[in-house]
Amino acid sequence: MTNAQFVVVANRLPVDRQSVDEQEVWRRSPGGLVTALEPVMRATDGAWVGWAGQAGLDLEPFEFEGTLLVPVPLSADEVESYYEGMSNDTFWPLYHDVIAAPRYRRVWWDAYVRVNRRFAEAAASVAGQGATVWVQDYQLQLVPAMLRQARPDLTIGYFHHIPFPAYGLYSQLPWRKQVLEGLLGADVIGFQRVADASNFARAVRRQLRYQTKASGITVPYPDGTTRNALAKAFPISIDTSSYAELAQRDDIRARAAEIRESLGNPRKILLGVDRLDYTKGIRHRLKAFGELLEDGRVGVEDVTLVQVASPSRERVEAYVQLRGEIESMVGRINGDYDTVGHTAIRYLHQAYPREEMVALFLAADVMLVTALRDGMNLVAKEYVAARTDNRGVLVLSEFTGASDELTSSVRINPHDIDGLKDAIVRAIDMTPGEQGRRMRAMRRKVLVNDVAAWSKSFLEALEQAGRSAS
Ligand code: GDG
Repeated sequence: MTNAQFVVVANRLPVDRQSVDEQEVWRRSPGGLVTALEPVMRATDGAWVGWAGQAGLDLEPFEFEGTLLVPVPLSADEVESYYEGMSNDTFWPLYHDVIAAPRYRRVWWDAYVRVNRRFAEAAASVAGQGATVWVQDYQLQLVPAMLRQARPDLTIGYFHHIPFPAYGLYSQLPWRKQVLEGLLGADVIGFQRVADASNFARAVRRQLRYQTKASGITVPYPDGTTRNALAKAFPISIDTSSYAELAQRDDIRARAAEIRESLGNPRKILLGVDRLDYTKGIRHRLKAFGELLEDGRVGVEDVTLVQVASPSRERVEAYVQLRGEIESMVGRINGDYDTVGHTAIRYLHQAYPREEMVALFLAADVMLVTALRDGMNLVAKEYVAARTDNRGVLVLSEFTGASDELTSSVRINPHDIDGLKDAIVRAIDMTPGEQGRRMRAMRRKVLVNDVAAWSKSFLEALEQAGRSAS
């Protein structure tokens, strides 16, 4: 059909369909992946294969800002079974250490296989001879092998944005062999952390009996010959300079001051920013903060917690339940401790423009990232990027990928509520000197390892793999 030399395959296209003056228009989505790949797409003859985000919408490929977008249609049934079911109610909880119980439903799996095949076919039809294809994330784990079978001439990369669990958990999956075989269709399989790559290699050894050595995996062909696949950590990052630029804009700084003012100018503002998801440890954070108020170690005149919980996966039952639990905790804590002039927790179940997020980062003295398990956690990096004043304290769960790099954060185990409480108090009381030392060290890391460096290092590894295979 076309001849693209570089193809991204992701669950979603990099655009959102919006209604403007009663006209349907496409707008670039704000996500990090889109920003990361924009320069690569621009420089090559690029195409992007993905779902347009609405069930039943069947569109022809179209050009958007120099990239060919190839929509993959999903029926309402498939959104329910492939996306909300198998992706978000099976893989998501299983890969996040079974924080919620994964549901293993055969009809969901059947839909997952069918939809992965549709994505693979769409990619195969737009990729030119010898092209590079980069598949993104856990919704599409079978695509690499399906694509390799259809198009052995392609160089195929895959990046896994979420954790890959320890073998003892992974082995619960009824389709554990098929998923490993699917991923091993890629020449390079990228993970967030070294631990994820080694969990994957162990699963491959135990389930498939393939040999692994350092990051290399020897994958046999049916005829007895072999090829090499690379499974390695490539920690993702953010567009650091764009956050730093926003943080220096006068209007955004003024907005940060206004936020402080409207909260009654507390001495310290604590901030949490998460999709409303059970992996993010929002309940643990609220529990720790509620107990600090109860113990009298902090008071509402002095300290306010702002919690942005952006709406997410609202049709999946576990998320409906979580929202109820969080909102009743917030209601209880505020009911017990608010005064007429001051609130304990300002809870915002809303999504905001990026400018407002940066103003919140600037207003916050302490950023709380208490995830129980998180592939990377970009919010932690965004907070650091925005603090061009070298102030503020990042409290960071050791169960995030980000904690491998941001070792100068105040690291916590969110399951240890007493430890979390002590860390919050320590962060509130930290001297400006210590804040500065820690923040500078973290900023250096995030400035060098930004999202452009991430995509460059992955694509270089992929190019090398492609060269040695041909
Ligand atoms: C997955 C993995 C991995 C959130 N609320 C608003 C908003 N956000 C933005 C944040 C950040 C992004 O969404 C969330 O990224 P995270 O990394 O924190 O978490 P996931 O959504 O779970 O992402 C994760 C990531 O993929 C990348 O590989 O790091 O581990 O789970 O950028 O700022 N942005 C705006 N308004 C909001 O209300 N504008």
